[in-house]
Amino acid sequence: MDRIITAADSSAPSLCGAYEGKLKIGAAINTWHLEKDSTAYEVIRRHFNVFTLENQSKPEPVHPEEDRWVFAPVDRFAAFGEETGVTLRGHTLVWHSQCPGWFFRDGDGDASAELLLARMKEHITAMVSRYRGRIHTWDVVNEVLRDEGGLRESAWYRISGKEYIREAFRTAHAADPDARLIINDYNLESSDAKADTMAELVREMIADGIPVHGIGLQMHLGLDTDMERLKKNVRKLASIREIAPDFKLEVTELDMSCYRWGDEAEDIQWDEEKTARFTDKYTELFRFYLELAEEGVLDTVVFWGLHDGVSWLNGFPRKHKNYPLLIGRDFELKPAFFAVAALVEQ
Ligand code: 9MR
Repeated sequence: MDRIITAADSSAPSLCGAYEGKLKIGAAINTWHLEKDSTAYEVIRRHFNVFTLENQSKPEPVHPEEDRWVFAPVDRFAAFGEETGVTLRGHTLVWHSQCPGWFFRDGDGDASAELLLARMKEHITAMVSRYRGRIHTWDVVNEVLRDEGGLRESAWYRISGKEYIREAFRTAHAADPDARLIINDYNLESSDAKADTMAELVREMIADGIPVHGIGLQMHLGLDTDMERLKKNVRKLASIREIAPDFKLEVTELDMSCYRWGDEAEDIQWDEEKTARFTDKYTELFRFYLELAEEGVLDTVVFWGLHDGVSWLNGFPRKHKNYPLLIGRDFELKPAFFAVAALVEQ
């Protein structure tokens, strides 16, 4: 049997090293992965050069009550960025999920649009100015679209209409004029209607001078993702460059589930056929990313998790084992890792 090579092994290629000059390669992490001398930390430093906090910079943990802030984990993350010079992404300022209920309430009733927007602006200004120059990119708004196209009817929308989206970008830009500001969403590659809404929304905002610098494609993919549709929808979003030459796409939460949505009843057994499909799909995907990088529209690809064992997909929608990343539970490097690295190795 072949010797297993782990991500901490010095004989393995460094993924971000291989992609240097083409794409930044990142991972979502939690601050407990930043213990020096741990395998996780070694893997973080060796293979990735851009990072997102998986949960700790969301409004719920950071701002649980109107007058209570919990900055310590994000401060730790920012310090890691300063020590190492890696790029940090802030996730996320405005979201319908993991946002504490107090934002939307006034006494026993709903907050007015004015109150909600004032709270939103205070939150954004506090976060973005505190980490100004240290967190380079912000997912300013997250998942504001409906799966079937159109705007999501969240509490944000119900109370303030669509204005909160524009106001969020203006406020973030005022707090750090050099930060890259992203509108982030899922299924943009698989839902034509969602991609159309996103393209239209962002084109309108850019035309009206709203400082939105790019679209975050979460890319929670599956072994069954339709690659032709993916490419078509991503191209549709990339074409926004026609009206804004510096406009960027980022891949913000990449993983590849072996389950189909709604079809997780049985635990699957991983086998060679799945390894082959997984490897082929990741290879095709990174070939496409490299094309987009060459054209200057994509410069960042972030995986959602450090290795299979810590992926959110093991617990959603129920507890089951999933195998979505290039690095396995024991930090073993999968054939897909080597195939993706080989695309850019001389
Ligand atoms: O990975 C995150 C998981 O640990 C949290 O429980 C979950 C809460 O909603 O959020 C997950 O991250 C999500 C990200 O913030 C936004 N896009 C979808 C991600 C996966 O659900």
